[in-house]
Amino acid sequence: MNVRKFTASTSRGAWSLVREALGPDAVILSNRAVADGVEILALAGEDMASLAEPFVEKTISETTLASLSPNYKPAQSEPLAISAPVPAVALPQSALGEINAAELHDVMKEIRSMRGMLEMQLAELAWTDQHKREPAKSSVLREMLAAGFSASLSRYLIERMPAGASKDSGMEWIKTILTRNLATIDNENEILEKGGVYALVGPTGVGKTTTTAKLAARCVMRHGPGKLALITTDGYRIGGYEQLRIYGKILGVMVHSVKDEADLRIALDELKGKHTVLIDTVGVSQRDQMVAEQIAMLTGAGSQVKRLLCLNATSTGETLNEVVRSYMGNGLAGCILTKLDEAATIGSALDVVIRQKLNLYYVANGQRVPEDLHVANQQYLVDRAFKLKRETAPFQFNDAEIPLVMANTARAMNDKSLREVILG
Ligand SMILES: Nc1nc2c(ncn2[C@@H]2O[C@H](COP(=O)(O)OP(=O)(O)OP(=O)(O)O)[C@@H](O)[C@H]2O)c(=O)[nH]1
Ligand SMILES: [Mg+2]
Repeated sequence: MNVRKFTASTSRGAWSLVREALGPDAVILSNRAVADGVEILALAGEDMASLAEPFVEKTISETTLASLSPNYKPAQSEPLAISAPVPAVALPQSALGEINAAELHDVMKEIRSMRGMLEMQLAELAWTDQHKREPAKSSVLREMLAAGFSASLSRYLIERMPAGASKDSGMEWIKTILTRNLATIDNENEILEKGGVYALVGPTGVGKTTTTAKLAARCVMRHGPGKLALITTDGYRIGGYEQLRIYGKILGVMVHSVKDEADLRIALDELKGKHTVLIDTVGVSQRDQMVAEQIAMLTGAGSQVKRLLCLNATSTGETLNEVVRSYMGNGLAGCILTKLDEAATIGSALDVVIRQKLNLYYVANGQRVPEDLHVANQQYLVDRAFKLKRETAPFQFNDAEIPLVMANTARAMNDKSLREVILG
């Protein structure tokens, strides 16, 4: 049996490589995301046929398929939840006696790959069938994937979408659920009237300094420059302090530069009388251990520093998830989505905000200070997620590929964050 590996930057690309090399009868053994794209393990159709006798033919019969998944029914009803594990296949005792440990390891490896293949193919069958039975659901699913929502959240919602809904009513239902689950501040009094100490944190270049300046301008417009103070922890980079100082000068607000926790503590103590203090922090990659040090510095500085995480809407969902996990610490006050104007799709950013239950304060959609900052509006964002024009055909899935994508969501469906999505 000759299992071959194909890697490409997209599922579609990898799938084309498989077809080119092994023909249309190729059997997909596994399909997973890897660092540089998607990796597919596949087997030529004739290899599969030779494997089928005498071993598989007896093992993978209709009855076995039925026993593997209580929902399996050939070409009909509800085969969506392919969650039952495939039982290990027992080798005949006589064969066991003759093979050594290395061979056993190889055999087990092949059995595992067959098991993966079975699970995948059952799920693929289920989704192909689903497409035929409920084309409206399939269309809504495709819209969600094209908007950038994760396959697992899309699948979770599609499985719960009212049966018999048309594409339009299905889309309305999905939008309502997404809107309901997107937490935002009611209005900006949350920050402008209440005041307090806010630190803008996040990876490098996401727009922390620019957003700090935009927020500072709003504070000054409402309360005048005397009620606001600006602090930067970006004192040691060339131009770091300067960037905020220039904005401070325009607004008539003093900018303090701090190096460490002790400095920050002193500065916050001095600025106790201010209505609002905004802290612009130095950008730290989510993969850098400095993130933990920065969180410790901000939380250890005495006054109640609320952290607002800047999330770049152009980043992938995986990256944003990683950023949130890394910056979460003992809890974020909320987040700000930046660079909305540069994002081709925003579904992945909304997906992360929903699943991580972040409170979305603002969205930034441009470089202009202070104009390009807006209080987040759930309905607008969800509508926009589906309206954005998508011309990147290589990144879209067609009907034949969707079962393949959905077949790969089995593990992600156990994610706790999905079960917490409010449906009604
Ligand atoms: N298109 C667009 N550009 C933005 C937005 N916000 C910030 N920028 C630009 O992004 C670049 C980086 O912005 P900064 O505010 O310096 O980012 P930062 O997070 O402070 O960067 P570091 O301090 O280096 O980590 C600048 O060119 C900004 O003008 C936005 O919403 N849309
Ligand atoms: Mg900065």
